[in-house]
This record gives sequence, C-alpha cells and structure tokens, in this order.
Amino acid sequence: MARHLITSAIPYINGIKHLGNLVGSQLPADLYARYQRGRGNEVLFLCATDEHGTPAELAAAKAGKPVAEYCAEMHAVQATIARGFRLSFDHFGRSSSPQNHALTQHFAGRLADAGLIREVSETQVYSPTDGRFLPDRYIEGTCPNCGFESARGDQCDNCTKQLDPVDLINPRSTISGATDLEQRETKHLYLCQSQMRQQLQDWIDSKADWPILTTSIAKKWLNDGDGLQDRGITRDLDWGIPVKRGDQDWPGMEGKVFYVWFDAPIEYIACGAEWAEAQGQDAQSWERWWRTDKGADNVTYTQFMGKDNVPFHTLSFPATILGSGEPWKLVDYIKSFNYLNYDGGQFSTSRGRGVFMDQALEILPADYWRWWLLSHAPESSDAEFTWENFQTSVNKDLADVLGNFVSRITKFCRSKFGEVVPEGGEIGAQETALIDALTTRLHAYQTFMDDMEVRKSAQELRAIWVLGNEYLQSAAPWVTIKEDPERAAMQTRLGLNLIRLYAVLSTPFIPDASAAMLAGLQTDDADWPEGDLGAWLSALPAGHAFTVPDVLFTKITDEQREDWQTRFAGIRT
Ligand code: B3M
Ligand code: ZN
Repeated sequence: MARHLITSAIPYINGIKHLGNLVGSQLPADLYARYQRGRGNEVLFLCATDEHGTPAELAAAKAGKPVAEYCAEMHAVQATIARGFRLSFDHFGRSSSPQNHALTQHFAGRLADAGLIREVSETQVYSPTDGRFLPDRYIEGTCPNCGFESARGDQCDNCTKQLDPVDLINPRSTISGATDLEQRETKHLYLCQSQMRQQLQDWIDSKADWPILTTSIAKKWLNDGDGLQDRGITRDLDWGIPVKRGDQDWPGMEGKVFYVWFDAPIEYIACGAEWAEAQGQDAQSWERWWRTDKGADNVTYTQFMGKDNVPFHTLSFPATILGSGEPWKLVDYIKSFNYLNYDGGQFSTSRGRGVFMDQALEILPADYWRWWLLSHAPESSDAEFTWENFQTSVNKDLADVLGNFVSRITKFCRSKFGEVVPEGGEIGAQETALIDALTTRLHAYQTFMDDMEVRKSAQELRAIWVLGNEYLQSAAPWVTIKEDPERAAMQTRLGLNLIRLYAVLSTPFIPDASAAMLAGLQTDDADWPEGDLGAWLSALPAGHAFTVPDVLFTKITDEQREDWQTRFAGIRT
C-alpha cells in the first residue's frame, strides 16, 4: 500500500471562493485523494483556511467584527461549503491554530540559528493616533498621477499606477482618518533566500517529471536576478503569529507578526498536527507523514495550486524547509493550474463577478459542478466557463450518457425480470470485445489519474461510459428477449454489473451519483477493479436484489440557463 500526502493551497479567509479558485486547487486535490483511496492506498488529505494578513483584517473591519471572531465564522462557512462540494479533507484546519503558531515560531528560530535571517532597518509610516505602523493598504491619499482622492498606499485604483505611501498627497490612515502620519525607523526580519539559490536550483533541476507550468514559473524566478531576493517575513499588524525565535522573545520585534506567506505553507504541516489532535492521536501519527526520520521517507507528497501560488511553493517554502536543517518532508510533485475565466471576462472576488461556491450549490448539486469543472480544468491553458458549455456538458455527458444508461438497464430489468439480477446465459464474442475495450480504457484512465492529467482522465471516464451505452444499444436486450431470453438475461446482468463499474470508477469525479448507483445496486462492495475485469464484472450474482435509482441527473433547460446567465451577469451583493 502506497502512502500519499496531498495538500490543496489553503484559501484566504476573506470571503467565499469562486469556481475558478475551486478548480485551481481544492477540487483536483480531492479528485486525486479520492482516486488514491479508491486504489486502496493510504491517504492524508489536508486543507485549511489562510487567516492572516491585511486582507483578513480589512474584511473583518468591513464586517464590523473582531478579526478572530470573523475568522472563526468564515472558517465554519468555508468548511460547510467544502462539505457541500464533497471535498474529502481528512482535516480542514486553520492557519491561526496554536499548532501553526508554535511551528512557525519554531521554523523562524531554526532559520535564525542557521544564519538565514537578518534584521533590516526601514522607514515606514507610523500613525500616532492609531498607535501603530500602517501597512501600505491602510494608507489612502490623493494620487500624484491622476488626482484620484482615494488612491491606496500601494496602488491607485483609478489609473492603476503602482505607488509608494510616500508618493500620496495628503495621506491619511484608513483606520482612523488621522493625517498626522510620520516616517519612523523600524526593524524587520528578512529570510536570506539568496544564500540558498544553488540548493533550490539543484532541487528544481531534479524534478524533470514536473509539469512545465510549475517548473517554468520556478525557473523564471530563480534565474530572473530579482526573483530570489531576500524577503521580508515580518509585518506590523495586530493579527498574526507573534514574531518569536522558537519559544523565546525576539528583542526588537515586539508587536510584530510573521508575514502571511511565511506562516501559510507551514500550516500544511501544522494541519497534520491539528488532524492528529482532532483524532485524539499523538505526535507520532502525524510525524510519520511529515518527518522523513519518522516514516515519511516512503510518503509521496503532492501539492495542488493555481499558478500564482507556484513561486511560494517552489522557492520560499522549500527555502524554509531546507533552511531549517531538519528532516521535514519536501513536496514530491506540484500540480499547478492556469486560470478559469467566466463568460467573456475574469472571475473576480473583489467585484463579485462569476459564480461563487455557495451560489453554485444553491442552484445545482455538487456533482454537476464537479464534472464540468474537472472535465474543463485549466491545465494546458486558461479555460472559460460559459453557461452554454456547462448546459451541453451536463446534459450530454451526465444525463444522456451516464444517467440514461443506468436508467435504461435498471428499468428494463425491472420490467422483464423484476428487481433482481437475472439468471442464465453465457457471455459471447460481443461481451468479450466489450470487456477488452473496457480493460484498455481502464488502464488509460488509471495512467491519466496517476499522472494527474485531469481533463484526459475525464475524457477517458466518459469514453468508458460511452462503451456501455454502445453495447446496450447494439446488444439490445429488449429485442433479444423475444427470441433468446437467456441471452437477454446475460446482457442485462452484465449491464447491471457495468453500473457498479461506473460507480466505482466515477467516485473521484461525481461521488454522490456514484453512491446513489451503489445504493441502487444494494451493494457497498466498491473495491477497485484490479486483475481480470471479466471476473470483476460478474461480482453482482444472479438473484442479487436491487432498486431502480432515482434519476441521477436532470437536464438543464434553456430557461434555467438563461435565468442563471442573467442572474450571475451582475455584481454579487
Ligand atoms: N491563500 C492564496 C490563494 O488562496 C493563498 C494560498 C496559500 S497556500 C499556502 O490563492
Ligand atoms: Zn491615479
């Protein structure tokens, strides 16, 4: 039994994610986790909310809530939606957990001991009224370029010019409106990534099998003089992980917290510790996944993420791990994704454009979305969601091909033989040919799934469904039964067994429909077809009772499509 550690990029806490976020990390990670479990492997699948940083503080302020309370609430909201999409995390943690506090401080201490952290003095805007240094986004003023009066310290939203807070005319604090802002000296910690260039280069070079999308981004930043600059890992914020060196105070760093991108990836590990605690297990149970000196040397670790997150996972986080000098598990494979666009433009969280995860579940069950998103995953290039394409794909693939097959064969059986698997007859040449074709496609499906080729896996699965339909169409038990009832019984028995095959193979994509198929067949034997497929396809024996399942997928009508198109064209309120 192989062991797979799987993580999805951890979504920011500030708001509900859109379908583009979902297909770029959590959903394909879930596909892979479910597949590996299906193959009988041991899986630990972790995700969490990313709760620190300015965006979390700002969102909490906007909601009029203390930030800790806001994060706790939003974590619960995101967890509920994740369950709605059937994301099968073993644990959905929080980067604000005590485990992540301790581990982040631990890593900082190790890096400092290794001489990989230096202190840098900077001048920064201080607000005496607010009693704190202000991050760029907490300062507004008039844009020196276009005169827009609410330009932010980092950028003018009107003319898009990148700004430095000192450029702003009449700067003021967005917290209090105070204008008595000062420049003050302050110290920050920098991670000396540049010292680790060679080590990171060698590590990336050893990953010849990684997707081009991943390695090209990593190499661009490695070789692009600026990419591997030393990086500030502390911030002047209230909310975050206090800067400490292990469990010791860090003189000069009082009141500062670690930068969100320093602690967020460490949460992957801390989430393992949270999981163990939630199971009532000791440290050994998570360390065997995360420490190569404690069993993780035989773990395969795969990360899933959107392309914008790749530099942090190929350079910064590995710098933290390697720099610690401790035997933490490094990622073995990074599967990254391009962007999903929405109906002629971009999904946008800030502008509320597109379909958000909660809205999606309000209009259709998870499987409809899972199937479309995964079968159109933005792998080799950006992809686009359109309602027409969604309607076509759901109606054809799910309703016409899979749903129709299940309904036809179960209803036919019920009407001619009753709700039991019929007896009699032996498979012939047509069935042998079908089993051969299925075997070939099954192997292709497994290879694509092993390689995380998401779209190709979906195509292969669909082709497997199609084989069943074609067989049913040409075997035509409703005709056969007139002259050769035994043969019709055999055809029907095989058809019912094919439903079980489809349920098992489709679980990673459409878990609810798969469960409904197995429930209809009144079996919970969902073992993956290993070995002789012909034998596997006779596991539901003659005489086994079943019930005709409810319609698996209802078609999307033109009216529904138009209605949704209009409803989601505007701005989410
Ligand atoms: N929260 C960005 C994102 O959700 C960031 C990922 C962190 S992964 C450690 O895309
Ligand atoms: Zn401007």
